[in-house]
Amino acid sequence: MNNLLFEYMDEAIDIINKSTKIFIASHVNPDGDNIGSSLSLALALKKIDKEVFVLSTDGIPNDFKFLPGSELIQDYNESMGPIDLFIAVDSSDVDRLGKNKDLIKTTNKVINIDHHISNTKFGHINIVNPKASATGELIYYFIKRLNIKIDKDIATNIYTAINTDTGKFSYDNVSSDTHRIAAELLDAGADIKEVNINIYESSSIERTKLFIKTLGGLKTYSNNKIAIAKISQDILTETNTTLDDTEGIVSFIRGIGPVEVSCILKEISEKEVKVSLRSKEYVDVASICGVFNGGGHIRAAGCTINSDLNSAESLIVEEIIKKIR
Ligand SMILES: [Mn+2]
Repeated sequence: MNNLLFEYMDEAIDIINKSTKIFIASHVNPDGDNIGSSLSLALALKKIDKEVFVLSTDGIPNDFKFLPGSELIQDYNESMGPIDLFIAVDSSDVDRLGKNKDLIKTTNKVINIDHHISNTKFGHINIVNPKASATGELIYYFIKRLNIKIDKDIATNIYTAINTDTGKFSYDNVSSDTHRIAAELLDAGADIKEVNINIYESSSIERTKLFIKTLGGLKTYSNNKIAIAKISQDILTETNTTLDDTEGIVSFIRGIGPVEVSCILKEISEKEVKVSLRSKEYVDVASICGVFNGGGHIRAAGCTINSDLNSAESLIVEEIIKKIR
């Protein structure tokens, strides 16, 4: 953490102290960092008697419903009153806020807390550090700076944010600080057993069948350095699953020895395909996704291609091949 970020945090704390109704929102297709960061910050601000609303962007995936405070996540409605302060977490740009993006225009106080390198600094105060392994890491420093004690529930949420965004502390975004923070979260009582069982050890039989079907269609290119699997709407229907259930497939594929880049293509409609990319050692997948107006991190990124599944496959393979050596 550099001093400048602490300065921004102090400015943010000043605004928080002057605000009564605080709204926290994050990005579309919620993930562990998004939800864990939102909930830990909300629980902390409640401890200093703030009225806090955590806005739902796309609901909450089943895997994360066990998180303390998850019942706080709700859709915005006008009865909540005008937005005094809006805090966006883990969202690289305004569009990532999905259905809540227009709400930030209704307030002149927006705090943007994020770790994406592509962050557009759309807040009035931007606490953005691409070196943080997860937004949860920044939230940890922020809560400490607010002088709020990290209790068991807050610790479990921050631990989830960091654990999920680092592939269980394995990606190269992990620093010694990440581990020091995790150690402190364990001391504060983070329930890592609950985290592991709920997030990594509770796949349904349906989801397992989706994995089998999807992996059955795995294709490889460039001497097995690229591996791609497609998930059509038909496969989802056949296995009685949803796109939420595809979580984890792309990481699994990267786990195959020779694979440098893994890719899954998810059919949203006949003209829309969501692409998730992961890389192992040297390919910057954020730059590949950038070709299609997407983005993310060097080792994990995504984009949307407006075409059918097969055309999307050809387009993305063409771009990945350019980066393989
Ligand atoms: Mn994140």
